[in-house]
Amino acid sequence: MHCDKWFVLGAGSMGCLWAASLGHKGIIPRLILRASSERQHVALKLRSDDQAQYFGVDVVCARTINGSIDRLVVCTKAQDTLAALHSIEPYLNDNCHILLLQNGMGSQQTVAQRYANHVVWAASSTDGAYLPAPFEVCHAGQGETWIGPLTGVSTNGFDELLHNFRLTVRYHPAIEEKLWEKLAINCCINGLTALFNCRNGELLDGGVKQSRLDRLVVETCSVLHAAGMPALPLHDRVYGVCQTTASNISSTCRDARQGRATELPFINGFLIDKARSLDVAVPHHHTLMTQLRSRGIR
Ligand code: KPL
Repeated sequence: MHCDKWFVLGAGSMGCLWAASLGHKGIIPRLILRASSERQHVALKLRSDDQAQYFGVDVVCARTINGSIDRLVVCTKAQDTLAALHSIEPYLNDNCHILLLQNGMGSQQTVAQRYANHVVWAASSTDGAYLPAPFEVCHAGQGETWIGPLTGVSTNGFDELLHNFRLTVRYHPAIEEKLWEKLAINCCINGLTALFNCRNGELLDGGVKQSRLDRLVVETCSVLHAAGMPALPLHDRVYGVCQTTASNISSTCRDARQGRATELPFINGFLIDKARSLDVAVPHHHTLMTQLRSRGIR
């Protein structure tokens, strides 16, 4: 049955994964696309473990939303989030809970400030998904998603996600710590994979790539420490992610291959800004960003 109150903004891999997973639970959301589509209804295909399931969802765009939004899962790229939210702002209920699933940091805090009269949540996810075709999502790696409020909250608007949901979702009262953890991992892996145009596992080459990875890890740890974040065994975590996602193309490398704007300004860009404000030197991050820019990767 369609559930009037739930909407998913963005039909990329995460948007389709979340829409299909909500559908699997019987909460069939409406999927908000950037542009109007000739179709008003799509059969969303979810592939995982050699199985395929279909979920019928209504698709709308900002102009054709008919109703008001109580629960919104935002799956746009970090750089598109504010504009996408702005386009649907008139439909947000006063008590709307907004869950942000962007990579990196910065965009979530901007949204939380701009939408201070709503309840803004952030999520940090390690689920792996890609979109082999429009509205067809492959859930390649079962991860976990931590969610928590960025602004004060008295009720958990996303309680339903914590149980009997095909994605593993957990509540974290200090979600910024989780965002920092993922940011730190992405700061070491994503830009380098885009620079070398390689899979995550290829960074552990025992040579040039790996030594650059190691230097990024050391610098990232210094920023985490200066920012007062809990100590993290970042070296082990980064190596672990490179091993478990060895055959993955990182989201940044994928964007770079397709000539799209990447989320790097919200990943290494955020870290570099933070380092500057904390007076921490991060020369290897600067070099990485300069080299990426010189290749037209932004
Ligand atoms: O989060 C990722 C990404 O691609 O953005 C990693 C952890 C690097 C997995 O590919």
